[in-house]
Amino acid sequence: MRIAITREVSPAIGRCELTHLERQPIDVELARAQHRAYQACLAGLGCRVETLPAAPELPDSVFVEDVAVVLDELAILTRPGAESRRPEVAAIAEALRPYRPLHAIQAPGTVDGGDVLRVGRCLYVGLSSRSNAAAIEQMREVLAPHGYTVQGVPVAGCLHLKSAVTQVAEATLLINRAWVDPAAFAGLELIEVDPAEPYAANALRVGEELIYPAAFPATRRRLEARGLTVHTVDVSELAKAEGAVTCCSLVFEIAE
Ligand code: CIR
Repeated sequence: MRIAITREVSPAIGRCELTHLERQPIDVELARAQHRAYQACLAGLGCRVETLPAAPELPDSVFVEDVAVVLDELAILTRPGAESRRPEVAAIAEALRPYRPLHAIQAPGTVDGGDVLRVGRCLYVGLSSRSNAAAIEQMREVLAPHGYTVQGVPVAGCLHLKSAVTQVAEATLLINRAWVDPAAFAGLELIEVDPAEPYAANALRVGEELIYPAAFPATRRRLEARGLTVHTVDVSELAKAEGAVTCCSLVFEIAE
């Protein structure tokens, strides 16, 4: 069975962290409606959606991806790079505890789950404004016994590694090469975003299908031209908070 953990949009989302975007007013009711449609899309793709209540005092708490990395064998609780986001971890730890042994990143390590791209047994970890070498070293130690390699990848110009590159098929990535050097992904097939859509590299793969922002039709056509099935969602309000589609869920499998 496939689980998707999500968290309701905080009423404080207007006070979210912003790194590369100017602050714009966020319509909280519209953000909630968009988030519900996103959850429905996850359910339509076979996920049992578990929704945590909104955290009124944690503006970015809808972005659950950043506080944990869930692998088959265990889950890593992150230590988010933005201090304001560290209190988000406790509730996600409780949500994951029934499903996975938990391991927590310790100071001075910082990592956001948005910087962690897993392809098979390789974890690519963005070296970004949020994630550092100390966290990568801790992940390496925990994951080596499980057969994973952990590789740091410099990211520039965007928030997270997964703003720049995500997996869209078994051995295929969707990438904006202006923000990450494709040399890190030798051996994998690459689909480039349309140059007019720099934010278009973030797709959420659920099973063999993709959840994808409606805002990037030209890149969507590139994905469909490769035979990929794309379900679009409007995430305009969450995008104003520098979020996209991978960041609003933790999707993983459990034994039935
Ligand atoms: C932040 O800056 O932390 C949030 N406003 C956005 C986080 C988006 N997370 C993600 O793409 N994984």
